[in-house]
Amino acid sequence: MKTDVLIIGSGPAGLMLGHLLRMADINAVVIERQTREHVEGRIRAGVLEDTTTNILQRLNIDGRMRSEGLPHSGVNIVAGERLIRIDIEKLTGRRVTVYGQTEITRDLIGAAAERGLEILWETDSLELHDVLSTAPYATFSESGAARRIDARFIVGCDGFHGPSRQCVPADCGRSYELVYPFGWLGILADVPPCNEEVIYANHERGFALASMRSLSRSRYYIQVPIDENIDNWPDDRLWDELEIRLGATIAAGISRGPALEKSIAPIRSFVFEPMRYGSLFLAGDSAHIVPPTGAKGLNLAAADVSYLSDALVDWFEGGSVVGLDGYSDRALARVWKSERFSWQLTRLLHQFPGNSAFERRMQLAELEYIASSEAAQKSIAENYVGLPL
Ligand code: RFL
Ligand code: PHB
Repeated sequence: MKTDVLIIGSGPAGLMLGHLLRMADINAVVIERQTREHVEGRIRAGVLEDTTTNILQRLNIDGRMRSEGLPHSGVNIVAGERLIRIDIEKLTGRRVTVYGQTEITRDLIGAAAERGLEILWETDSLELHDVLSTAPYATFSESGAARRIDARFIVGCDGFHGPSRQCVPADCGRSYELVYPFGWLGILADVPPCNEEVIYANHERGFALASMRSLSRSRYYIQVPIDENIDNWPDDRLWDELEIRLGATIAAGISRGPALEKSIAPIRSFVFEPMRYGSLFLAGDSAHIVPPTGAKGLNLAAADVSYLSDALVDWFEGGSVVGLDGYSDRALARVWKSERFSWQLTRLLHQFPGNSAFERRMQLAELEYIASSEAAQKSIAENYVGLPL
């Protein structure tokens, strides 16, 4: 089988890229290791920048997002009983949208067949070949049968653990990594959210986050040690801890319910440079990871594929290599700014084992500064809502 662009991975990066290419009449095939049910059931991101919602709008796959997504004009930080509301809309003129990654994925997969975007599910034993040439190809198995797809370009949208990045020899790329000594224990429950907007909490027992998927479905997280066993967290203990960390005023609005999903995610910062090796391009989590504190991961993936699809369209339509040659630098410039923001918010809001009393007072002093300074709030707001593409 032959295609123009072979995309590895059907996460948001791969699916958005596939649709953007199909919109320009470029042939694309997506190959995915997991089942469709698994991919559609994954609970992940929740907060979208308008750079991301604009892509779905351009694709005309935004109907459900427009009717079910929740526009938020502010975000909150709570420390003890003090709530700092950052009025994103007043400070930037823009808003974010709360609409689950799960829903975006379903919308993109649902529209694939009618747009001529083929997705091969449950593929295995993937290997990429000749990626430095102009005729790269992939071999893999599908339902036990050996398969080969030839393409002009291959794009690795296969997440942090995917194989694409491994194709780049050690002396042709460089990784930067920071692994944090904690994870996020998340719970999803069919109960109304405790607040109209997202709340990030700095508490001496550890970070907490109150978010949502809809007006009847809540998503909460707490910071836990990296090696924590989830069995130690029956639902009631988790709700008790959330109430402590979010403070009495917020706690009064919390409705408890059984966990629909509960899991611990490790937290890391990671960047791989460059995001291109010959005819292989990397996009999304395959090239970079941010701690979820800034809600940037999915939005960065969307920005990558926006740049890359423009560059690929220029190449296929007019033979221009300018966009492709500039892709990695252009994407990385945005990636590093998001890394900085996510790292800074993570440091501000979490308790780090071994931190001194001085470092704790620095966190409190920074929170005090944010509470009293419009300039500090504007800086958070412009990053949270998304830097310009
Ligand atoms: P994905 O979503 O990981 O998709 C990669 C896909 O590649 C497949 N794959 C393979 N396919 C074929 N062959 C192979 N050998 C393969 N190996 C892997 C995988 O099965 C998968 O389907 O990467 P992508 O598309 O780059 O998307 C990135 C986002 O998923 C990620 O950045 C966000 O979820 C991060 N994130 C958040 N981002 C936000 O923008 N806002 C948020 O509010 C937000 N909250 C979060 C988050 C991530 C979290 N976790 C679980 C780390 C909250 C959490 C808790
Ligand atoms: C979520 O709703 O899952 C969520 C919200 C904000 C974040 C991370 C995750 O920063």
